[in-house]
Amino acid sequence: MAEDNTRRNWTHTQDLQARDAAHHLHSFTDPQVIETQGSRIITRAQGSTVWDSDGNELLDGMAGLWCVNVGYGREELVDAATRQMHELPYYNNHFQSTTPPIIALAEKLATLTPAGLDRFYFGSSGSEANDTIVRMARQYWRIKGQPEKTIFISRTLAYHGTTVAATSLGGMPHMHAMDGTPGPGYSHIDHPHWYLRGDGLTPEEFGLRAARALEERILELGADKVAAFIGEPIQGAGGVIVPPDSYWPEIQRICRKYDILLVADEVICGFGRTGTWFASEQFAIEPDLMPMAKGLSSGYLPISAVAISSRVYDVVSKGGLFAHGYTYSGHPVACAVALANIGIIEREGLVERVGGDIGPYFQSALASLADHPIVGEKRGLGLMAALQLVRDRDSKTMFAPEDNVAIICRDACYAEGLIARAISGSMVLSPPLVVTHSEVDNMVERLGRALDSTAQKFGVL
Ligand code: PXG
Repeated sequence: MAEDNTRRNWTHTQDLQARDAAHHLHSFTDPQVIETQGSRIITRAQGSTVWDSDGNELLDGMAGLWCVNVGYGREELVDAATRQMHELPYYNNHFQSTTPPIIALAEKLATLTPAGLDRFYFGSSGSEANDTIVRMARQYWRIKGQPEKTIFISRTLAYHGTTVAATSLGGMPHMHAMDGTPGPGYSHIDHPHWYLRGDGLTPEEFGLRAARALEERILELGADKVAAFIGEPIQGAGGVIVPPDSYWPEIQRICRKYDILLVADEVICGFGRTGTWFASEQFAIEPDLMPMAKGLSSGYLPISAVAISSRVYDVVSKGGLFAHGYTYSGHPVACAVALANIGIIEREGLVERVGGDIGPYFQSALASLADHPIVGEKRGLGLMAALQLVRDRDSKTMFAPEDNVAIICRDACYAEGLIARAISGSMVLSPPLVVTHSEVDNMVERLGRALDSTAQKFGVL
């Protein structure tokens, strides 16, 4: 396939790398790495495969950034965008206006989201959705006559985006270190990772203990000060942390008992990734607010939505002007593409495919690596999973942070033709929902070889 890359004259790697290093500041990248090693340049993609500027073919084990659910190269989405661009490339939803694609998308979403969530606020990113939620939740309590209920409780290693509010909601120390977030109004409890923090408890016992940390925190802060609890059903960027079954029902009970809004961040989990439309269904979460993005448009255009329960809407709608809005809220082209994307997911039965076929296949294929000498745990659900890397399986001895073991393994994956994500000491995969059985086999083989070479580097194999 390398010859196809000659179609465009911008694919001379060194030239591109030099220009990229000269003028582009990358996300979540050390600029010195770009200046000394150059960037990886992805030029085109089809299905679950991407190509780089050297013509290397790579299986995209991360669906871009956990988002290209329907896979690359969908002409239908190109057509939906083109049609909408011709008809109405832009109009806004401010000052009493709307457009047909917004109406159609909101109506469609109402048929898919869990019961009681049937109104939507649109933005362009998951971060914007979470910022919207912080403002909306505080306004909800203000209108209800409890303006001091402002604090958001979230979790360590949570990821909710990178605006100031979303970074504050998140529980990533290296992100907080950059700008002194979180300021007042945010509080974090420990994340529910049984393998690393179980302390000899059963998963069920540990799940209850981890959830009860929320109750303790609410009592410390005072329930009259707490606006909401926010959590990803499965923590994604924190390393695919799947909570024990006992966790979410207890969180739900505590939120109801103390009259705290419950926010389920479905930005990664939503749109089929875990085998249902939303992971809230599998974990029996009944959210008051539910942000979504990524799989909503499969990443073809930027769009996010906050699903709003009638509990919240009925109050917020009586509070006068809703003084919030992004220029691109409900962008008509993004809405048209999201609608077409949902059409593909439905028509091809992709959610059912993840739940009943490729998800279980993927998890059991990865489980074949669970007894590798440097793998301590395989965790995951549907098409998201992680392998915990350990120096010693029996004593659960971790690699030191400065070993950079996951980065070494990730680079080895790349050399094998697989894009995987290195998160702390874990290797993470989250492929497109259309990934085939043989592509899953190839991913697991490539990851297995990368684990072998990583283990050899550390003298474990
Ligand atoms: N919530 C969750 C659960 C996310 O995973 C966001 C909100 C923010 O979405 P936007 O569209 O503003 O990026 C995310 C984003 C990673 C990584 O390191 C994950 C995300 C973004 C960037 C990097 O795996 N998730």
